Amino acid sequence: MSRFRVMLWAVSALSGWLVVAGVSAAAESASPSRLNILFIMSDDHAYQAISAYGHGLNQTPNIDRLAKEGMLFRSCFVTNSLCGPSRAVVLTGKYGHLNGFTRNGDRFDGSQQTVAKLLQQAGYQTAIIGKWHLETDPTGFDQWEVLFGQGPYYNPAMKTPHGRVAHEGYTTDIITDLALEFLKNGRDKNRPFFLMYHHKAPHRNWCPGPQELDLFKDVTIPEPPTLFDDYANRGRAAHEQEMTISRHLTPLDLKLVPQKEKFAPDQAERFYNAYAEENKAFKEANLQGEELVRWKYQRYIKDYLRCVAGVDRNVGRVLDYLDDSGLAQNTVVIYTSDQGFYLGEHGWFDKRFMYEESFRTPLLVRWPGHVHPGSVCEKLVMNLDFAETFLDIAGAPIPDDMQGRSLKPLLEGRDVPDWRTSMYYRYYEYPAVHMAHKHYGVRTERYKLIYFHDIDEWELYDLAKDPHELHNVYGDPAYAQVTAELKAELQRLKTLYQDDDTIRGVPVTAASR
Ligand code: SGN
Ligand code: CA
Repeated sequence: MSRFRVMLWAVSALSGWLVVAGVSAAAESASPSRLNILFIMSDDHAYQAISAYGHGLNQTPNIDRLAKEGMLFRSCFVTNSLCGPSRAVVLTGKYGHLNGFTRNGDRFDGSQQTVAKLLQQAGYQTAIIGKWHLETDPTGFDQWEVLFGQGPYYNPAMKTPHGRVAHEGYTTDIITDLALEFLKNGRDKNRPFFLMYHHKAPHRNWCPGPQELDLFKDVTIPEPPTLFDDYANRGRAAHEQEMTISRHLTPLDLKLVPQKEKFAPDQAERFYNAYAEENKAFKEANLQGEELVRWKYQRYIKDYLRCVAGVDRNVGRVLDYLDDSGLAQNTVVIYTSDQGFYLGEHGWFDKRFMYEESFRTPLLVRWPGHVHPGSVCEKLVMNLDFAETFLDIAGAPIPDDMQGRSLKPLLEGRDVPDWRTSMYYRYYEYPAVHMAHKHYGVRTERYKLIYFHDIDEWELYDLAKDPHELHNVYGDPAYAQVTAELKAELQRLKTLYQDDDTIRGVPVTAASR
């Protein structure tokens, strides 16, 4: 080869390589299939207890990073405010009456279509670590390590495809250690990952970790305005529930008696010492009436917020690792909870009801280069939309039988004129712990109509005038027109979502399910 020819060859080879390299680099950065998805879900984490939502109860600087660097959804709701049912909806993109899981204790049919399986088919490495609570073993995950049922706060045993693994330490830390281990060493670097990183905290009975036990010691947490709600103007459901701070928190919940946790001796000493002085003063004070409720509220909310602080600290560890490893740029991070929670509103703890605090759930999403940092979305979105969103982000097709809608256009700040303006809700678990009556209903931007069908009672709230839902205006002639419209909308949604009062074809009868 002449020198000239060699030069030409070298130039063309180089430019060819550059073209190939250029194309593949462009394809890689443009290809949505290369994006990793990190889905962080805590258990019972109320939006009121995330400082980005502005309720002033606590500080969650790490979770707040997702709002600062991404989008905060102000109106995210669940289809059924309960753990197992919510998780089944996230996996399937379908209401409980179609995925078959409507109440805790049901067994999830793992043979059905799930987002994990679909992402696997799209070339993703899939993993779930932490709370699962669906009774049957996970399917569609390349790797899994989950708590047995609710799992404890300390020294959890976990279930894996290879059997039971014992861990020592605080569960929130351990679930994070395992998630980090997956990110560092468990990952197949040739495939994008879908990791479901699920905390047990801050679920009842709110046992803080060693690092958070002394938080909030000398402060008084603000009380919600409805702590002493007397349920006047409300029906039987609000009167008959068993989730009040005044009567239903137990000595175990309040850390007044030895805990069920299997503490190591040093953990036990640290734990009980943290409460000893206050418990002594409490016993001497012999509080009664409202004073007693106030004391219980402080004990409850402080333990709850301590558990949240543990979650936040651990979310920080994961976000730091994404930064340090360079994964942050190519990873969509989602933070949510399986449902909302009452932090003393209406005098309650727990969830289940279609009233705002438990119907809503937090949602924060960071997606570098796609989601405008610091953006806020007010649209009515649901956990029903999550599976569709993951698939859309991954560039995988969304099956027609999924019932939600991808949030991708909202995340990208696009105007979606035909976005939903009403939502359908249905709760099944009665009689059961906390005795929240069965109900279904519709919520629009302004109104909420609830039908407690087993006791044949309707409730209607005008959220613009009554954001705390203290005045049931059902039957008020001024709302006759609105009521008629909402009833029609409720029926439309029931039909749309194929709820024919069966669960996968088996009738839901008033007395049994
Ligand atoms: C346990 C709790 C309840 C809680 C359910 C469901 N009691 O039974 O307070 O409502 O779980 O929670 S406890 O004393 O055992 O903690 S869920 O988040 O799993 O749906
Ligand atoms: Ca829960």
